[in-house]
Amino acid sequence: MSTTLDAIGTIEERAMSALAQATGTAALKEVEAAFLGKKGELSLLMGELGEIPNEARPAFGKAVNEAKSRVQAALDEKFAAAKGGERAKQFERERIDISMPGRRATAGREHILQLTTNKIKEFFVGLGFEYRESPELEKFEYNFTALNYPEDHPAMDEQDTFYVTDDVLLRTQATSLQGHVFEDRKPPLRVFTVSRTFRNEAVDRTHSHTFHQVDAFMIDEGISMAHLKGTLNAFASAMFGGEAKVRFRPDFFPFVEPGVDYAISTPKLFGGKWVELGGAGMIHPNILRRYGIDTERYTGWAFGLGVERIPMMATGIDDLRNFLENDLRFLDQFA
Ligand code: FA5
Repeated sequence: MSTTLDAIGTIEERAMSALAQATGTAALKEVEAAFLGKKGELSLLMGELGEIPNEARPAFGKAVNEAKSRVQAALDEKFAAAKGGERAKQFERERIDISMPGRRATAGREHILQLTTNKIKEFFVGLGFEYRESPELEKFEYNFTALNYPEDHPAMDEQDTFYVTDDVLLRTQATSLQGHVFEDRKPPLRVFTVSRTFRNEAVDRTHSHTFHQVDAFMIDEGISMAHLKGTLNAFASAMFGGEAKVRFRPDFFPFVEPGVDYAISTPKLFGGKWVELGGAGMIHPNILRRYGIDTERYTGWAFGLGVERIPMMATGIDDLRNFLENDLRFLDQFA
């Protein structure tokens, strides 16, 4: 019997020394499994109860239980200490240094085309023009018929677009605003818009299927090409600074007579070379008559140009796709 009790003592001693050597909660769990777990050495001793004489069984059982609870108590204590130490280490690892400078949140800012639009608006509002908008998804009538395009006129082929039905399309030009204004307003008029426009065109360095146009017109008594030229000179100076000049050359648009294309030149850009920007002219009398405007009394000018052309010219960036693809590496330059 005493030999058996000695065996309990030996196992307990080994358990205690294993505990003493174990560092960290993982190692302690292994010791726990080896001695106290279901198949642990101390637990297995109970299985030997059958081989022990009846009268010695209670003392043996008691001795095993006492040994187990001493080992358990030592283990619990050590486990708690190890866990505390590990947690402290984890806190240290995950500690937040509140004195470190913060990471700046990136704020959105206006796109270069929006900045250009703001500049255009500032210019025209400053001249007493009224800003108006009209639908992107437009009736054929406003995009073409109201603008004096004869039926099946080849000029329409230059502005092929995306049709939703035979009568409804994505507008090809900001000039489609005119009919809307003439329906509800009478001259004198000074109106402008900045519009997203669409054309069924192959995309290249200077063309996109989706782009933007400024369009402006002015109708009053005694308005002539001189007013148009003066306004466009001032516009060029506002956009490109200083001594920008405007050049007109005859061109055809069904809604103006005479019609011109216009180019600008400034000493700062491309060595003063002329660069084409858009179209312009005197509003065709057919249009004025269509809306009951007295052509003996009133005349007006109109002009339109691509918005993308403005920052392209101002910066010398010669690929329009850069302005439309929203690559931040490109756009960030215009902060
Ligand atoms: C027009 O759209 C006329 N509505 C302009 C106008 C208004 C003339 C008033 C007379 C009176 P045009 O098709 O040429 O004209 O286009 C004008 C400008 O829009 C072009 O000079 C160019 O700067 C720009 N543009 C035209 N097509 C594209 C395109 N696919 N991609 C980018 N910009 C374009």
